[in-house]
Amino acid sequence: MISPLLSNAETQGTLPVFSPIDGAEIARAPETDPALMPEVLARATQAFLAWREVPAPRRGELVRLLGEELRAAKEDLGALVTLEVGKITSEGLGEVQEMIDICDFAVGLSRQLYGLTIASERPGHRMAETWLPVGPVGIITAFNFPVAVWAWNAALALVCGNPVIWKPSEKTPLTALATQRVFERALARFGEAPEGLVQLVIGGPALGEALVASKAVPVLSATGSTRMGAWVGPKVAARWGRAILELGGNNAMIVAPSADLDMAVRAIVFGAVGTAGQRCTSLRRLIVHRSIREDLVARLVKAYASLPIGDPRKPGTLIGPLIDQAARARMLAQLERARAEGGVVHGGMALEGPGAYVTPALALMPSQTDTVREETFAPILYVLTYDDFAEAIALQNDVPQGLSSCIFTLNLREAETFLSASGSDCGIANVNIGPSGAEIGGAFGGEKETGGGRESGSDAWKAYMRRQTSTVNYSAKLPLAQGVRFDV
Ligand code: UN1
Repeated sequence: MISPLLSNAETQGTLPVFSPIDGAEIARAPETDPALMPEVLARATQAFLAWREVPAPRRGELVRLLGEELRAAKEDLGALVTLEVGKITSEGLGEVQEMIDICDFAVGLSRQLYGLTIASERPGHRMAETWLPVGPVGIITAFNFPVAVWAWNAALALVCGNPVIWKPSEKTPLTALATQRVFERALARFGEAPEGLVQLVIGGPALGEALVASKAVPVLSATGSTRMGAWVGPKVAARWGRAILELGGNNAMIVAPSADLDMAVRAIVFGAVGTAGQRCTSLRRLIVHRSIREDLVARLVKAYASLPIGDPRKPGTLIGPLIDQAARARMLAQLERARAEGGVVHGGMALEGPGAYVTPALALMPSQTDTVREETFAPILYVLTYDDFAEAIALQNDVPQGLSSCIFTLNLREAETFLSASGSDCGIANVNIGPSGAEIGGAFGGEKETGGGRESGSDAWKAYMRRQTSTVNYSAKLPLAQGVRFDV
């Protein structure tokens, strides 16, 4: 048995599923026939008509139960994330914790979803702004956070009054099926909920295309490559839908002369090699002041040499496999390009045996070359050098992506400048913390080719609702705004 969360039928379908731990096929997931998508969409539309009438705090109760069921299933679901994605045990569990956290957040939100009252210029009038359910939300997720990103979207969408349709990565159908199972447990305890409130479709791009194309899906949240987003964004816009895009990152850390280097080294190693460099937020570029570069690079080379690489289930392992051989081939090819551009590469070797294991790479670059400006989903850390602070910020911002960023400094002027209008241009900017591993309470997402979407905490929920402005006249007169006279 692969997981207590999966039935036999869920592992004996047609879509082959491989574990990156050894590259072996572990199951065949059932696939959704694209011809069935009109039915899926119609069910979601029907479910919306009922769910939008359920009071938000009651909708929150379903999400509260989901959080409870996730707590009960945490070990099993975390282990399945490890099996299907190759994350180390603690990161697999951490991903489920992230789901639980967003459920808690959404439950609180279900008694808020605050609107506004606004001062009216007309006597005897009241203006208000109300947030209302918007309709079915399509969720397209990537392999690297196969369940947490669904939870960010689903927990918010549900309390906001919307059904969801989820298309997970073809590489991670099992964790999706298991999550759906956990959700069904919550649903059974909840009682009355419309059929089709939370649907899962498994298979290839045709399913995602149906979500992207359909007017029945007013909000489409997509996480993945910039290439995918460049296709999805315009298609959704062309049918007047709203896309929430969370695409590539090329996240940097500036290390200033005053930085606490012991802390910086730990943050760099987790940021660059944690999750085998396969987070959107992974640290990919180090922008180091010339005066400390030699020292820092020496420390990193030493730290990298002792990192335990291998079976992610084994206690003590810090670096598991890449998702597949193709990912490893891309990493090695990028390192070749970096060398051709004058880079000096430490590590970055393929390890023998089954599974796409690598030693993480440090690439000392002469400048921010084309290769550095691309996102490679692998543990490659490019090291760049700066002399003055303005140059460091310019390098940080001079890439097409704008997700996450950070600075290590004890200098207040540098830290605050980094966070100011003339500092980092990213959606996430941290001080004395690495770029990855964000908490759910903040809005998550970024600018430029990262797509501009925001998910998770803060007021990201507003993207899952429609805003209504209303003016109520409780007077016996009918004055017009702006002093316009129209006497009839
Ligand atoms: C992603 O890689 O798509 O901030 C999400 C982080 C995690 C989420 C990453 N909380 O690294």
